[in-house]
Amino acid sequence: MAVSEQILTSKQLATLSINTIRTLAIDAVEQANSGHPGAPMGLAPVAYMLWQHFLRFDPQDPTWPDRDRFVLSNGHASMLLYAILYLTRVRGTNPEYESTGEFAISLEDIKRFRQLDSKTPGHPEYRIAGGIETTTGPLGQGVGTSVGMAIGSRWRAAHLNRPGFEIFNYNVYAFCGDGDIMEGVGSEAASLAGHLKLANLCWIYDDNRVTLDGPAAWSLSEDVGKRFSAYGWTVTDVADANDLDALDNAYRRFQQTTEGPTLIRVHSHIGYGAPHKQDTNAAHGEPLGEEEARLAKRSYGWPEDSKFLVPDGVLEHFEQGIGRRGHELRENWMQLYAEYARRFPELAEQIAGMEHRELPPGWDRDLPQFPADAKGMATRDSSGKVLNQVAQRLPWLIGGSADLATSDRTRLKFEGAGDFQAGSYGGRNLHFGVREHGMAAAVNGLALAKLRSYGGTFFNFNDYMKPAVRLAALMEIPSVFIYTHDSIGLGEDGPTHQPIEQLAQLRAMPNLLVIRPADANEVVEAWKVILPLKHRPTALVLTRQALPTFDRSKYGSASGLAKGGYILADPPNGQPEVILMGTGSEVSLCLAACQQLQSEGIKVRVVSMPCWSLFEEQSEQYRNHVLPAPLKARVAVEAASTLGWDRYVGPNGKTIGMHRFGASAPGKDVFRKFGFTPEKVVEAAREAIAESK
Ligand SMILES: Cc1ncc(C[n+]2csc(CCOP(=O)(O)OP(=O)(O)O)c2C)c(N)n1
Ligand SMILES: [Mg+2]
Repeated sequence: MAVSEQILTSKQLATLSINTIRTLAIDAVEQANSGHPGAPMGLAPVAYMLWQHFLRFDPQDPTWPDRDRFVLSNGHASMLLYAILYLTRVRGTNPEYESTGEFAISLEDIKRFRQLDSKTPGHPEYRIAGGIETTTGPLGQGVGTSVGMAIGSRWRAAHLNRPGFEIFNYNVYAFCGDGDIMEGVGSEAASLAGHLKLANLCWIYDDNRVTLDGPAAWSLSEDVGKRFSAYGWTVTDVADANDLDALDNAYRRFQQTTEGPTLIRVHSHIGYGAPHKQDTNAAHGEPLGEEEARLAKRSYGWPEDSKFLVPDGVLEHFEQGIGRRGHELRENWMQLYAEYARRFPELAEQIAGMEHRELPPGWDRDLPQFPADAKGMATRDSSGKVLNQVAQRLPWLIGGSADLATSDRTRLKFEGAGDFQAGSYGGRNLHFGVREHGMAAAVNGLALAKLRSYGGTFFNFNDYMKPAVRLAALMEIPSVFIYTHDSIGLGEDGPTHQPIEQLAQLRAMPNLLVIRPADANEVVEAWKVILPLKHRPTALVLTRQALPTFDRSKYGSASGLAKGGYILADPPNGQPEVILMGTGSEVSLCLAACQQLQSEGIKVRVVSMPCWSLFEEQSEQYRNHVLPAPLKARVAVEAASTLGWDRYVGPNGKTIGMHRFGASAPGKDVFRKFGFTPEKVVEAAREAIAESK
């Protein structure tokens, strides 16, 4: 090692390091016989310059709260990130968000690229290795998420910094490709970031004029720079990705820019160095092949037969660069933070709480309890009340709506809640505008920035958010998606706005809690379940229309919601003959039907099933207690696609649901038209009893 240090200039060491990134990517893709070598080859110098000279990041502690965030939005270039994490010796993290001291990615891990249970999956995944700030691969998600991270930095600075104590001020860097630029979510995110003047946000656009199918020009011809300028971004061009001085200037310029976000457009060569594939989509999506790999290595001055070669001096070079620089930055920060914690112990406590996703003591004090009320209130309204109460005790609960805050009741109205805008970065009401996808991705970014974040819109517009909701579930982060106007019950807006298949769609998603409360007190219990979650996102599904508030002295306690499903009503004497079950607005229909059936001497159990997945997680004993196997006469009622209910109603059961799109009319009329009446439930119950005998 010392030998090469002596004989190589720093420029030569830089080139050696850059080519090490390139060849590791080539070899890993070759060995896996799958993956994308071209983008890492083109972007290696761009990543090298950022990490080695600019990124405020200490490889020894990838959980340092004020670290700069690096997002690889073109996640197919995953080997670029894995190579960097390996070469800079980034440490691992555990599920408690603590640094483990072990290396996040070893050379062995790189050799097992894309293999079962490796730490190097096809696309970078959050929680698998330290230094991976978010999961990317679906193009556009990374840049979308980066906006939430940048908002999080600004909010933390406004809320937590004190004169002389700039504890938070991190930047967010996102690499992106033509795909990210073309995806709609990328445009939503760029527009929002420009509006918010997030000068701490830098996207580095790999303008290589190639996508998967061929030349980018086949499908992209706008002037991207002008588009971003129009969004309020500063656009900097780097004419050649291999020009380290130009990259240096571009990053410097970003760091000095205070007006708004920066786009660094880097003209690069996909597959750089591979003579027959460079600048063509042939360097994409498949290995170079043995011969081309050799030729590429020859062009780098590499031993052609070498595999996974890390030349002497490279690890040390990174250690001398980002290793030392980053460590010093963190050490200085730690010193400042120690003093800050002495001076502002309450703020330090908040920071500790945020970092570990703990809730402040007493966060659930004074939550409302709603008295029985036949007229009741919409669950969107009870949710708005709970949210406003709890947000006062949980200072880092922030969020907003995609331009429907007056409808989805996500607005925080208490004194001091404020609006998050350029110039008022301490506000807690985010205005995402009519950008559902951008909102959902930003909510994820905020959750990754360790804020307790939520975003609201109409349930049917979940379709516009779904890719980001899915990533929240995959990443195991606790984003909260608040969906109101949850069924045909919303009424006059009609079938375009009336969700049918959303519940089934979301229930099919692993690790997502889908909660549809039946009354105001179930809403309170839902928030009590949601807020302590650390590793799963929630879809909270709420009504527009008023629902009766059940008399809990007569019925089962709403705290049963935490078990996903619970007995709400049972016959006063003897075993039930039939079970009526439902979620949300249809539970009160079940109760009404129950009353009628009881008056005819039929013994009825009513089960509220607000969250299927929580119910599935209960013991078999509990589930059998609620839904006893021998009791085969069952009716499920839900104003949505019936898909999935057969699992609870069984072969003799009946499901009253939606088999077509809804209709535009007052909610009550629509409900009646599609059979959501106590009479129909009674009828179905009688049939179920008859058929089960
Ligand atoms: C949402 C989404 N659609 C499609 C893909 C499949 N895909 C992976 S890479 C790629 C091409 C992207 O082109 P670009 O962003 O220019 O990356 P480059 O080829 O320059 O590395 C595509 C279409 C994807 N990963 N995500
Ligand atoms: Mg491209």
